[in-house]
Amino acid sequence: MSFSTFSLSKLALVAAAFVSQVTATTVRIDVSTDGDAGPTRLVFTPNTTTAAVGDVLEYHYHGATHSVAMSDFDSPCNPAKTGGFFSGVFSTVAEENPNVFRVTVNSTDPIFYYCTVAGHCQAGMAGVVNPTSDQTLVAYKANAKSTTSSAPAGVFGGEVVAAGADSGSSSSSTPSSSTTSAPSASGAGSATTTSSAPSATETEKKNGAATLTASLVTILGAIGAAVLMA
Ligand SMILES: [Cu+2]
Repeated sequence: MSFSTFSLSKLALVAAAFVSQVTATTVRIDVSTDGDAGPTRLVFTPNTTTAAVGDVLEYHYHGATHSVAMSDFDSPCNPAKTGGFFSGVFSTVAEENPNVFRVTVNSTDPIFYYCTVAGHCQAGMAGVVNPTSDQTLVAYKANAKSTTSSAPAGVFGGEVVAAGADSGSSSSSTPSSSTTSAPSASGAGSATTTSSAPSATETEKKNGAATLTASLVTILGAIGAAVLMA
């Protein structure tokens, strides 16, 4: 392998790492609507999706009372035994709740989740992120039918924020994943949220700039190392 080929392949790896860092995405999951048929349906849409480490699951609530809690594959409709998350129960009278629940993905293992409201999980209100051939939503739902639901004691493992608000304002989120792109707010400004929506734009810019600078420093360092090793 020639000198230039080696260096270029190194640089390509660095560039790929850089791109994956700045393109952490927000995965929107609608709770209780399937889009076509409108709200008040016992579904998550999409109920099957993939996500990378650092991506953010963002649950948008419609119609009546629903929640989302993480579960283990082999214990449907009950909270995960270790880790996990719970949004608390959202009551939504408008078309869409002004608040969303955000969870930062920290593993590519399957993440099963369900609605804790009585009867909903048994009726199929469940979903999965990064399913495998062994752990499928079909199997989860089949096992769910004969269970009794339970819920965690309180909100944890994510943050309730106004839709469209800057992330990273809560101590429960991972700092390195705070540059996710947020959709524009449809009804931000609920008084019950702890996030600071009005000043989000300025904070977002600062966070973005800081992350970009850190990434550039990382790249320059890696280029230096690649040149030294070549
Ligand atoms: Cu529900």
